Amino acid sequence: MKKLLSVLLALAMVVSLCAISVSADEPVNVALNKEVTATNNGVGEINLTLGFWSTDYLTDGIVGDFDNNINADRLGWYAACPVSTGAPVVDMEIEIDLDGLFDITKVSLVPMLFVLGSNFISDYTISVSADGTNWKEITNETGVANVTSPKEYACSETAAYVLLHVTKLSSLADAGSFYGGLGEIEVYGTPAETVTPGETGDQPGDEPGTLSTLHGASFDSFYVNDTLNFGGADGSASDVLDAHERKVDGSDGSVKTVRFRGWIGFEEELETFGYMINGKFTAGEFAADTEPAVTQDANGGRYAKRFDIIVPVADLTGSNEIKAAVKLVSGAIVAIDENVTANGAGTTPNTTLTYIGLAEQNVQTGDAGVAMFAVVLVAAMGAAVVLLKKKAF
Ligand SMILES: [Ca+2]
Repeated sequence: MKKLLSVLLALAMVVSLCAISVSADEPVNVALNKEVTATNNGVGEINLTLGFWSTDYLTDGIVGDFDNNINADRLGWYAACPVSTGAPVVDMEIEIDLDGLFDITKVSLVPMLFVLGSNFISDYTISVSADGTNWKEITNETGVANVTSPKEYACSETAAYVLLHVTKLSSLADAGSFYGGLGEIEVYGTPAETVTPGETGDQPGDEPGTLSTLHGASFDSFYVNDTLNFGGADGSASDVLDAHERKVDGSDGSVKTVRFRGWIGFEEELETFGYMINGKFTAGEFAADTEPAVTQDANGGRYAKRFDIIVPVADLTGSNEIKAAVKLVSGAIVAIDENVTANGAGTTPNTTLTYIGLAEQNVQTGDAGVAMFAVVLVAAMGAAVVLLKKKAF
């Protein structure tokens, strides 16, 4: 029985690995089950909620048929406005938060099966945005009617938000209301590649000039559990991490946070600082007070800001790659790693480190090797600049 179980487990792992390798390349519907926000700026009812309809049904992956089964048919999203206004003119916004940046290839509006698409919205625009503030319109439609198969719009933008702005519902009406609706909004894409400064502007699919280049940066100090792990001049933190093989061992559960302090500036404004754990970006309120010297042209330039990035690591297990990162207003996420150059004082800033988390598996298998690292950085006080490793790119 035990053997059968392990065979099944192995099979399940192979199957799941296959699924991952396929989904990494092919665009998939990244709007599926994502949050939808509906805003009505004009007349009418933006969200009829009889149980057949809901704005949440726009991203539920279901295009239900009408079986008169309330709360189960899940027909889609339905809006209405008064016939007394003379025309189905509205001002309604449907926004989808994709919960991350994606290289979008296509947006698809799927008609409702109910009334066979005769309620398909007439006039609308679709826009996408990386930051929720700056929008790029990908289509502007008027006079659409009787849609029975999905309306598809090609897109080659990197975005985290999709906005459908509806200005006219359909001509379908009863005595009191005009109606308009959709069965589903699908957004196809793949997770956006992260961009490092050395590669800005020449990534496949990037429009020239949409990504900004680095002006200057400095990685000043590094902490474990809020303890400064070395002295030394501002800007020496990279070299000290090098000297400790860029490893922090928290396998005994003693490490709760690691923290990076420094500054960085690009030729465009920063939107937010954050950190990456195994390539996944998490934003946070990590901007710190920035003195005028940092924004001088010889240092970070006019858009430079200080960062004080604290990464919670208490729940991590196994080996993890951690680095500080920044998201620019263009939407580019830039890792503060070996591709970042210094300007003015300081050495090449590189915040990348390997963090060894709770060692459940290591304890069980008796692997004592990991314990030997033993939070070396906590003990490493003083100017421990041993390796002066020059990096060029
Ligand atoms: Ca749906």
